[in-house]
Amino acid sequence: MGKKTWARGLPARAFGGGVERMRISYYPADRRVELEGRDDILGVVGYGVTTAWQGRAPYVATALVPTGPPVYEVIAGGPAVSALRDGVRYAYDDEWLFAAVTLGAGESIASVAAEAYGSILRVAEDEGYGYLIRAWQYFPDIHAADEGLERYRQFNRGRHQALEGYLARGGLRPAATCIGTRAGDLTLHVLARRTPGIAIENPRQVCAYRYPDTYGPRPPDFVRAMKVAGGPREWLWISGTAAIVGHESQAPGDLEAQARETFTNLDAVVACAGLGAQPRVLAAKVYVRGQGAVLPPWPGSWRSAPTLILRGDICRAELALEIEAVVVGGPQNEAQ
Ligand code: 3EB
Repeated sequence: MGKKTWARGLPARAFGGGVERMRISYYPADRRVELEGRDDILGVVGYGVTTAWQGRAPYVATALVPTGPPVYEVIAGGPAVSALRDGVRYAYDDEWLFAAVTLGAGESIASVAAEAYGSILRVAEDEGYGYLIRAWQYFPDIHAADEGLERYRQFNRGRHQALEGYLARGGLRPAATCIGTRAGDLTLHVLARRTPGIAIENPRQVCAYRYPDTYGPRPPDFVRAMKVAGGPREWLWISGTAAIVGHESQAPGDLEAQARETFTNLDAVVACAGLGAQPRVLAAKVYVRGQGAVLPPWPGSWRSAPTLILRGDICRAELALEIEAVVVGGPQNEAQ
C-alpha cells in the first residue's frame, strides 16, 4: 500500500484543528513590532505596557502591572480574521474566537458588567462561537462599596443578569478570573468556541455558582476549569484558584499557607479533569496582593511552567494570592 493520500484533502480540523494550533506565550514589550506583523494571533493582552498597539489582532490594555518588566501575553491560533463590532474587538480562526471590551468602570459596576458580557455574547453567538470557554475580568476598586454592596458583589449581579439568557439557551459558564486593579477601566476578554467545553469542578470546593448568599446576592458565574478536547490531546483552562476550601477562605493574611492550599486545589482540579499521561503546565499567571509579597517556591510539576506574576486585588479581601493555569495532557510528541 502506498501513502495515505486520501488524508491530503481533509480540513485540518479532522486532525484536531484549532486546538492543536492554540498557543499561549509571554513576550517582553520590546517585541511589539514583530507581534504586530503576525497574522496567526487571536488576541494580545498587555500588562504594564504603555505604548499603543498597532497590530490587527485585538488588544487588551489591562491596568495590571507585572512584578517584572512589561509583558505581552499572546494567544495564537490558525490564520485569524480580526473585526470590530459594537465596541467589541475580536478575532477568530476555524475553532476559536477571542473577544474583548473595555468600558469605563467608575459608576455602577453591575450595569457595566452586564453590558460587557452582553455585547461579547452577542458577537460570539452571532459569529457562531456560542460557547464561552474562558473569561478574564479586571476592574478598579473591587472592594469599594457601591450603594452599600461591595463592587465585586455588584459585578456578580451584572454578570449573572447578562448570562441568564445564554445559560437558558444551553450556554455553559466559562472558567474565569476576576481581579481588582489600582486604576483604569474594566476590561473583559474571553475565548469562545464553536463547540462546548467540559466543565470541571473541584471536589474540595463548593461550585462557585452555588456559593451561599453570604458572598453576595448573586453567585459568581464561573466553573473551576473547562476541558477542551482536540486531536489526541486535551487542554484544561483552569480558573483563578485561591485558598478556598468548601466556600471558606483559608489562612487569612498568610501568603505561604495560602499558596500551599492553592496548589492543593490546582492539583485537585487537574486530577478531576482526567487528562491522561503527564499533564504539563503550558502557562500560569499569579496574582498577588500588595507590593512586598515574596512568593514561596513552587511544587513539582508547576515549577517549570512559564509564569507571569501580576500585582492585583484578589476578589476576597482576605486572600493574598490567586493562580490560574493552562494544562495540557495526552501524547506530547508534537511541538508546543
Ligand atoms: C473563588 O474561588 C476565588 O468571580 O470570576 C476566582 C476566579 C475567584 C474567578 C470570578 C472569582 C472569580 O471564589 C475568586
